[in-house]
Amino acid sequence: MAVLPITVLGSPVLRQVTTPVAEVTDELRQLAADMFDTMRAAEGVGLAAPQVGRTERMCVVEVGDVAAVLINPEIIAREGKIKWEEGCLSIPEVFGWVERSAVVKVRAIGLDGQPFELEGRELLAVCIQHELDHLDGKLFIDHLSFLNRRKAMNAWEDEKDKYPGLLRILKPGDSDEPKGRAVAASDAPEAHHDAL
Ligand code: K1U
Ligand code: ZN
Repeated sequence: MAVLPITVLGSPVLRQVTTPVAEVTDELRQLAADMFDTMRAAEGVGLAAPQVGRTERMCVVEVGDVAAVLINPEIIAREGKIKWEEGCLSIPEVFGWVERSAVVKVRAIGLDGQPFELEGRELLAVCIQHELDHLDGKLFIDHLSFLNRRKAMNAWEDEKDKYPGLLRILKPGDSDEPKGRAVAASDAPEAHHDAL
């Protein structure tokens, strides 16, 4: 088991477009296992390679009983709209409402090197879109209105000094702490969705 340091906002790798994976190797399988360990230690539901300082086009998601490694993923179908108050393991304690597709179908390569398709709705759909954004160097704050982005950045100003070297080192017991928030950069009162 390896829990890796998580890169935080300001780290250049979070703004890089990732490189498609040419071959699924044992090294990549180990990276995927470490990413699951890291995501679970941080109590997240997804994690993308740039969040652990890597540039491979790969992410992991785990929502309910669906756990998947997505290599070279692409969204092949979308339906409906949903608003979700998102956070990001790379921007701790900052939140904001983002509108995304309510249902997505993604095609990806698995750790066995074979293509597969996964359909996600609601939280899984939001998570898939959030992770695929990471693979293009995009963060949820990029989807916020000017005002809400400014609120989010102000909240981050109060947080960022906790991460010297722009790294978030997870300590044993971190995942036992109750979740709180510094600010809700909200322009919507609660999550809701139309048209599935
Ligand atoms: O990539 C990341 O930073 C992980 C991030 C992905 C995400 C999924 C869905 C909405 C927003 C962001 C997280 O896992 S933060 C969300 C989180 O920890 C969580 C969300 C809902 C239920 C339980 C945990
Ligand atoms: Zn994120």
